[in-house]
Amino acid sequence: SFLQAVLDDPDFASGNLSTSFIDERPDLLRGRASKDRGTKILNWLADVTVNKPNGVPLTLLNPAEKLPKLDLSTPAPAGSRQRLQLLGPAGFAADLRAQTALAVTDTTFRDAHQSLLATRVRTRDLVAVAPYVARMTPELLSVEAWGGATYDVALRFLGEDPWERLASLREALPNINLQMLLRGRNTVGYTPYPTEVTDAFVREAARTGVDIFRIFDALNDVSQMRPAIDAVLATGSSIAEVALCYTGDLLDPAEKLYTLDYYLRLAEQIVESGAHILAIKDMAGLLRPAAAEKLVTALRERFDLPVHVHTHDTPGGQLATLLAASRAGADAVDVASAPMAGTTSQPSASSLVAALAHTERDTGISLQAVCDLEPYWEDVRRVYHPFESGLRAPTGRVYKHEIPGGQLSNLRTQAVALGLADDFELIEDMYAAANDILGRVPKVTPSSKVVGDLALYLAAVRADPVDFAENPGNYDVPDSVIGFMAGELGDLPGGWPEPFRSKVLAGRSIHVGVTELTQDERAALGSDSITCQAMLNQLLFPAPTRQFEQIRELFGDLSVLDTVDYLNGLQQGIEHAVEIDKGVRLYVGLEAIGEADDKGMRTVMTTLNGQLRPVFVRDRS
Ligand code: 3PY
Ligand code: ZN
Repeated sequence: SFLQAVLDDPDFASGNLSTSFIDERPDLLRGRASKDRGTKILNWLADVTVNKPNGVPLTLLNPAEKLPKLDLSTPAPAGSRQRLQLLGPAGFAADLRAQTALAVTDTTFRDAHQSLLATRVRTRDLVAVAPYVARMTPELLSVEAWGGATYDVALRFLGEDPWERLASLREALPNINLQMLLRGRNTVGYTPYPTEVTDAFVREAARTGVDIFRIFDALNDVSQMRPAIDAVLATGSSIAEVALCYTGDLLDPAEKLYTLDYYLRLAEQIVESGAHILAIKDMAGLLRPAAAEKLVTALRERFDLPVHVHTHDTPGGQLATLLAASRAGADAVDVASAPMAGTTSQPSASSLVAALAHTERDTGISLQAVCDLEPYWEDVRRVYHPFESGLRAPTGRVYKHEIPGGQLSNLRTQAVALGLADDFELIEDMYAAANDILGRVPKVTPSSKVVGDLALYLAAVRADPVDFAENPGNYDVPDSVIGFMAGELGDLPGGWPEPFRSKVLAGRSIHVGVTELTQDERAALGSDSITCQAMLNQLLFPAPTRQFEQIRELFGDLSVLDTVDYLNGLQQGIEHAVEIDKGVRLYVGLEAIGEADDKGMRTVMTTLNGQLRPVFVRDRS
């Protein structure tokens, strides 16, 4: 033990001690640190072994075995990031607009797993494949790898610091632009924050590795995006890609709100804001090919900005939309690696690359390379299958309910929790009804959450939506709906739904507006990176940040665990190898699990490097 090693040391034994006793013997401390880390990791493994979700079949899959055979000692070729550094953001955007090849963003690292696997893919599994992406598909415009829900989920569920993920991916992808999704004033949260938070967040994200910020506002209010846009412009080196959120069907003659004219007026404000790239953000997959053609054509006729199209494949066949957009002159589109594509995720990269190969708009990306990356992602998806939503196929019902891809998978999981697993159509119908009641807003985080909260409530109490709309006072209206009607997220594009809004707000006095920062908080945001990042975690997600700190304290840095072990824990008859440090390996086994005592504690008898080690674990089932 550490103590024994100290006692046995000749200097210690002879009393020849100085304050540098430990400093001169770093191996002693390292030994102890490794030992602590080993114990902590063992605690995690024993805990998951007892408390893993029911029905998780153990699997010995190791996706890393499916990584392409490639020599990583050769440096990654220059790519979009070097072009950005050379040309600057405005020059880069002009170049993008001038090129004939269709530019491609790979969303596998963010939106794809957010929309298919509840954002659960760990940094370890992303970083493992990143150097291959850097070398095999260096033609990519960008890799979307951060923002959206990744920040929250890292802290809340994964025991990971989102900033560490960004820094590691930056290192692993030195040649391709890293892109993030920024929710305007809500940054990566669900409510608006003071401008100082947005400023510090953008500055720190740019410094740590984000090159392209895709900014949106759920209510398409450009004034709400202004602080974020200005913060990105102030970096001088990052790209402000500003999105219009697409909803409805602009070709429908009955559509009076979300018309071509509406989007063009919105785009005009976006262009005036100083954006470098204009994005069409179709979060539910509602943008049909002919509508895409019309919208992209009109945007490119009127403005000089490159147009970047994002869609979700929920109704199936959204590749047709990307191709129509491409024919109309779209400059860039989003796709995901095939095993992580389709349904609520983006269309597949291989289908897009193949569709355009040997045409004028050939992406320049190797179809072979894209295909060679697929087996890895296929196995990653299998490892994370406990987080699948169960949506097995496309659905045309999305044209009616308009649920965004990321939320559709999420709501299905929530439906199971509400006992409505076999009645999901009820939730879909209630979502459509809630959308009408709340004024037909664009539905994307956080407005989509408000509509979803109302849908779940209406479904849970089996309310008649017509009666609810007429008499909200007779119901327990969800808090988020009250806040939304009070203007917490801003004004609605189509105006307020009256008299519903007045009825909901009657007799309530609601304060809307951001909570000002304290002097200390402000000082921390202006301090060094480490202090600033910690303060941002704290301000944006106080409870998940505490959870993250607790996990780190109890279990140490879990990134050393393979995901199979991380999720499933130990299995009898199998020796689990864990490399906790370069060259420091632990071999962990499971002997037996004891009965729970009257306090719910079980003894998990493990072996650590061949020695028996009992671990006491609370059974939380
Ligand atoms: C997010 O805000 O996380 C989204 O993916 C919106 O589409
Ligand atoms: Zn999306």
